[in-house]
Amino acid sequence: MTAMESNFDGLIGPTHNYGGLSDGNIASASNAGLTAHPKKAVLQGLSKMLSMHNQGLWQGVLPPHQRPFLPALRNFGYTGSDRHIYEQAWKNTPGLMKNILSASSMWAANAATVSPSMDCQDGNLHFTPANLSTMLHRSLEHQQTQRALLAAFPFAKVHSALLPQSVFSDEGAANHVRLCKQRGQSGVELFVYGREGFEPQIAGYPARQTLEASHAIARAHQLDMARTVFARQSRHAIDAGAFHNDVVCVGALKTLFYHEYAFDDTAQMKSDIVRSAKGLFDPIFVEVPEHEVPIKDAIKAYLFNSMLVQFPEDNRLTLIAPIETQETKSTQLYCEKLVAGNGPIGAVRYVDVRQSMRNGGGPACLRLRVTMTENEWQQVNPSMKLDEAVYDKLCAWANRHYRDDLAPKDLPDPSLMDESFAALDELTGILGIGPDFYPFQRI
Ligand code: SUG
Repeated sequence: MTAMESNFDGLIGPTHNYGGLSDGNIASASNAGLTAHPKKAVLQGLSKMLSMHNQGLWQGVLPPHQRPFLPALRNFGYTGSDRHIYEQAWKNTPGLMKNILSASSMWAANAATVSPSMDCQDGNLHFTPANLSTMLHRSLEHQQTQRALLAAFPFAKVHSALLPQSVFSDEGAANHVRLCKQRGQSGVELFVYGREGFEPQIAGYPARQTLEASHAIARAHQLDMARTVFARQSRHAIDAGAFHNDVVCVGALKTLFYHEYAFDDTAQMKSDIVRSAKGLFDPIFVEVPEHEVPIKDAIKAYLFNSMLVQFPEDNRLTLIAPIETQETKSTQLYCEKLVAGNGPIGAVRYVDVRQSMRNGGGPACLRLRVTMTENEWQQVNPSMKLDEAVYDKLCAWANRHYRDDLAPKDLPDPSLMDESFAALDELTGILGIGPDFYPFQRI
């Protein structure tokens, strides 16, 4: 069966800003209050998408969410016209407003957990939108995500998010890796969690994924438990700033590439994967030792938040890394060594997604991987597939609507809301997602 891994990237929204909203995400905290550049941000994201398409990969686009998210403000007791609500909420609850304006749906790796049809016992492609219940600004995403996934993949099983509660905290594909021999064959799904839902929460940075959430998704997706592995993140990694496992680990095909300190029990994780892959393939583990790349550098440079892809004519994998990885000595040297060797990763390419990186979102955060058969890909909403023509349309749209600069002092101006809604309204036409996609279009 011909199958390929596609990348669906979150289009960066017009309210992209640095809100300092994510405890445990070092970039988000240290860049809080900087002036953001929304137009530059969206164009950086689009350029990454186009380069993947140009290299022969299947590329798709997920729409940004409605921001400001007025339904939440109405839920929190604000009434009146949109403009009135916006102004009142800024006056009374400015801290809340930063959450309501966050463009965080750009990080599509947190949109959902995806299990391709080859892994699911009912033969369907399954998605579970992540409830993202740990962070207020991210907890506003799952309903619009579900709508977007239904629009993109009308043939798939798109579940509702798990109940948004601490025991079932779920952050989606950022804590999930699929390994396989060939895309069209069944594989091993690795779920990585930071805590058990019923154990008392401990001091330190929040662990955003629970074992209970991972179990629930594996059940809902009808995975074969003999081919499913659950591994715990190390506390050390979380406290060093690995708020998602994909900050210290990435995998593709037979290869798992990770930092020495990523997992609580690395030996167990490896033996569980080897056992689950038995009869299918021999996994390859590429472990980066602390003495070569200190975890602090790995997190600053986002070495592991790279996309690990196989381009059509290649035998080896390519790491699509952020330019920050090239600018950090230890990670740059490590990458040189990696490609000089004869391991599974044969090339490293650097991309500029700095606007997103300043909020802790690297190349891998910006995309949701969806492995599909050729037949499934044919059924994807054609307007949500990125090719040169869609790329050109989206660039022209962004150039028309997005601001060059967005500083904290600009956020309370209600014209930002008007501009954002005008942009999103037009976007629904470009992406073919219907004239009632956004809540503001439905009243
Ligand atoms: O959830 N940053 C995101 C970054 C998500 C990265 N995704 C993956 N690792 N897959 C987060 O912490 C910061 C927003 C702000 O501070 O304005 C933020 O939400």
